[in-house]
Amino acid sequence: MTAAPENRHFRTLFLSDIHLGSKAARTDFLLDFLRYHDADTIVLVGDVVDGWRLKRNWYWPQGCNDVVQKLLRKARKGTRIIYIPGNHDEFLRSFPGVHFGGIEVAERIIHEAADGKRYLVLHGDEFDVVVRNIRLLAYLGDWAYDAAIAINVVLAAIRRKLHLPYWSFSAWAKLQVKQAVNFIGEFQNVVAEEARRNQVDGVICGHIHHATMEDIQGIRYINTGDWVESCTAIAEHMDGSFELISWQKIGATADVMPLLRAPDGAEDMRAA
Ligand SMILES: [Mn+2]
Repeated sequence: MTAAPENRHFRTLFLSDIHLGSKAARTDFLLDFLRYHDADTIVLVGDVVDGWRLKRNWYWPQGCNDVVQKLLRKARKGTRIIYIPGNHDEFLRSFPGVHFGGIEVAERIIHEAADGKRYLVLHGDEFDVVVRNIRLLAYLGDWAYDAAIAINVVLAAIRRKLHLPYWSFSAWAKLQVKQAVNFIGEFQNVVAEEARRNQVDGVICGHIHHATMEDIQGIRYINTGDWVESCTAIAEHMDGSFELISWQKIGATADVMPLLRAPDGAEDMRAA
């Protein structure tokens, strides 16, 4: 047994794809993570609450309440919390600029790091349609790319009005076994390109449940991962450098349960 982990305080913490309301959400690991990690600002990068799941089947164990309470308590104690909705919690997209319990809702933000570098922060699902049609759009050019994103946003809004679930591109893509190999890379390229168009230094997103920090043609691409399978967060240090933290444990214990086999209900989560 090692000693209890130290408490760490960061400038910013980025978390996404917690999927509260799904049986696959690892609220136990996340609660423990939040116990030992604090920040001036916490940015929730989408799919924090799994509205699709809850609509079909209400599942809200104590662990979900505990996570919400923990975040609200941090907000009360002075942590700035920004909530960027994803496709699973898109009901919040109707409330940009709204504050609830000290939490601000924003569709996307530009995060200025301590070193002055600027990062576009968004969930990332709006690029699903671009990734799907990547070759066609590359051929058709910029206007088609813009149109595809606009059409995807409109379609999502219509489906929301009709109470249909968001069409999950990544779930579809992962079924196409051979193409799925390229899916992550193509998603990363498209999102990095969006950062370039916004004239920022990098992008911080979630959605595809694949945590990483890498450079893509001069753009810093950072993905926060998820709390369903990998249990990861991105932390910004006081000097503006970033760290990918993996937390698959409770306190000082070793891994409580290997995450090789997904728990019940995880199949849906693979839809990102
Ligand atoms: Mn998503």
